[in-house]
Amino acid sequence: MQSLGMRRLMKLGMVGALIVGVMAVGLWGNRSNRALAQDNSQTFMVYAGAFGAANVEVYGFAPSTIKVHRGDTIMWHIASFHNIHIGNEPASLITVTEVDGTPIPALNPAVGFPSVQNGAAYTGGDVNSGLPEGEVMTGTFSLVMDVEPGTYLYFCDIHPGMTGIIEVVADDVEIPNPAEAAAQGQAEMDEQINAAVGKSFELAGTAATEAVDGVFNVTVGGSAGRASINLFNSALAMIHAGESVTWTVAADSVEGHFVNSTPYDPAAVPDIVPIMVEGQPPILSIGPGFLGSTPDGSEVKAGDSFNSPALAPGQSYTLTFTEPGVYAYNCHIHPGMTGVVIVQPTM
Ligand SMILES: [Cu+2]
Repeated sequence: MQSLGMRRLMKLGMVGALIVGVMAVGLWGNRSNRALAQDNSQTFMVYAGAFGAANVEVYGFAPSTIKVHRGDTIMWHIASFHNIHIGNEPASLITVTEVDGTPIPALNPAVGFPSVQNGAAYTGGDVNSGLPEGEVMTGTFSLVMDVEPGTYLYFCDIHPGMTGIIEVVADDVEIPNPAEAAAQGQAEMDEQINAAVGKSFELAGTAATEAVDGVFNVTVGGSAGRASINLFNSALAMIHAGESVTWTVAADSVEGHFVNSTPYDPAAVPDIVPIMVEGQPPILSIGPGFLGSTPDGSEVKAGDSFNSPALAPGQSYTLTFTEPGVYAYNCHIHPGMTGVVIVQPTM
């Protein structure tokens, strides 16, 4: 015969089990609600730039329009050197700042320094990821889109015309899932890369093979859509001492270029020279890497280094080579963009 105490214990035990059960259901319920909320918010990947064959690089976002619901995350997959700036219009990359009364061209601090952290919530207004550290960055930058439904523009301030659209739609509007959106982005990138690779062959086919009237003409870059062909055509210029090479950036190029003797020493010709100002972030003044250290029309002798200023689409740059030798060069902002001038003795 069971004692009263035992029965009590059993009863208590059952009640206890019931309580634990209710708690478990409650917890499970809570957890499933939370899981549901998490499942509803998704992360969408957007390409910020991409590399292709034949030294093609796309300065664009893909998919160019990304649709999300409020609470979703956009993760930009950043290839190369880009920033993410949500706002009404792009910020200028370079501004003129006065230092002790002297105007100094400097990197716009609104672009140089972040106003929003990676992974933060975007709640509206103008925000900027700032510049990636180092010359080339491969990484991600994410924002949680915590805003009302609407259309939000964003830009890379470094590459004019590199623009994307975020459409935040109402919760009950169906949108492509992250895998479909990523596939769309990949397709948009592939289309531009393929067009540019095709055009690259055309450019190679029309490249000069010899100097005419003492000048060897080299076409620098070229584009298809937002895809830039980061090549010199021809990459080999054979001339005689006393002749010149004229580099001309293709008028349709979406990107500017440089002509830099190799090896390029970024410490000797830096793009940015920080100027320290007490109690303020440093002024990121534009350095000789960007402004050039060898004026257009200069003469170059064996062993000389030479660095053009930034050459915008349509701009030309000429050097005259007075001595025989092999003069290797590159564009210091575009990895793999290389060329060589071979100067033979005068006939
Ligand atoms: Cu270049």
